[in-house]
Amino acid sequence: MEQIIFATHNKHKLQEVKKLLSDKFKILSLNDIGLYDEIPETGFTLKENASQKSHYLVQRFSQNCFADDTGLEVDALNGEPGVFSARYAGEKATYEQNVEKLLTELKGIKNRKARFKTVISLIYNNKEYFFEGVVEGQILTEKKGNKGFGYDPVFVPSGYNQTFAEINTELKNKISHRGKAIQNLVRFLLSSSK
Ligand code: ITT
Repeated sequence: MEQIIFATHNKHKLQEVKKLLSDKFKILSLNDIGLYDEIPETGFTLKENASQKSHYLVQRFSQNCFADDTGLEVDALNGEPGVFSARYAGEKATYEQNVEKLLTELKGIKNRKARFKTVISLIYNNKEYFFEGVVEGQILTEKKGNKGFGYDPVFVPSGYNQTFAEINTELKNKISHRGKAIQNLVRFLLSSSK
């Protein structure tokens, strides 16, 4: 089976991606390859950060790899937290603190429209390719559900009445930002790999 590194330290992302890819590719996590460093993410766009992570890996390990960067864009907050989603409430903020900050910023605001965006940078046989996925939705006024991670408890995808933290992983993977980006990645890999 062809192997590929997924450049993330986020165990939730790894689980989601393995569910989508592991019957076709052997996914190596950063733990599997013994990389415990914090990979720099200093870009101002999701694309720059995803690219920075995948290049960092290829320079160190010279193997095919991909990285994603994801952000939540809230219309009433002019697209914030966006690329700063992981650090919205501060450098070492927990998921809970970020969600609390979001709910505080949106207190009393009627327009709850938001979207998750994922950009994947894949470096495959020394060439870089990008894949994207977006899911539109609404931010609730309080948390619901205990599945998923990050902003999942306050995000309801359009067309559904449950948050990403209430629906099961299979459904989240089918309709989510990362799920869609990974589906595009898989399509590409299957058409390129022998
Ligand atoms: P890596 O860089 O190690 O992959 P990370 O947690 O820093 O992991 P990102 O920078 O891509 O991941 O994500 C930024 C934040 O966006 C993340 O900390 C979560 O709070 C949130 N996030 C990402 N994907 C999400 C998802 O599927 N559901 C809910 N929140 C998500």
